[in-house]
Amino acid sequence: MNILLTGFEPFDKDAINPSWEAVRALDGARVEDATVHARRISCVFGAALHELDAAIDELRPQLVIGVGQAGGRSEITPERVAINIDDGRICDNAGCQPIDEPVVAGAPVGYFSSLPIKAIVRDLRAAGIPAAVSNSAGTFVCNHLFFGLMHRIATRPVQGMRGGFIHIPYLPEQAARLPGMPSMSLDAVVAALRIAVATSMNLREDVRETGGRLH
Ligand code: PCA
Repeated sequence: MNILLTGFEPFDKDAINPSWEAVRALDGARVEDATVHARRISCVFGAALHELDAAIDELRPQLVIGVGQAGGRSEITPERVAINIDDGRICDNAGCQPIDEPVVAGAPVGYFSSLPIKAIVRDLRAAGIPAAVSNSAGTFVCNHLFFGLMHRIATRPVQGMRGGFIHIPYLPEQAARLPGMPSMSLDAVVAALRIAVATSMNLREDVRETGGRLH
């Protein structure tokens, strides 16, 4: 059995992206009788989805977790929902900045993650790692990849494949250049992703626990 973890290349003039640093540390790892494969995805609208599709076709994974940097967040945040919109606040790495365009024309407004997001948050907190459900993956390339993944599962599934997306904080070395920003060590993020994979492999049904917010 294969598990696909994707991380992104650096973007917005940064030299590193913690999502790639974390997933590549797990490349080749065995978790719950499956092998983890890490792939680096371009931070480019459109190209990101072609790269994801190619990796899914190659690996036929049981589980796909996209991982991306959410600078300014202090917790590991499994995303609840992908929305069918591209609205770039900044340009992607190819210089494109779509505004209010669908990720996939004619596709549904949104898709829910098929990961047990509440159980992942519970298990991360139990392991001493700050975590929370996020109700928005934004409208940049991470949401774009997440939506493309869930649309692929809805329309051209690999048998038994589930998927979702997790945003992670800056690394301490990034926050050191951005005083006041929260960060999380690479070791903690790697441990968190390992837990997220194991929980996802072990649980098909999520637990009933609040992960909501007032606003
Ligand atoms: N974070 C960006 C894109 C790539 C990444 O790691 C985002 O949240 O959309």
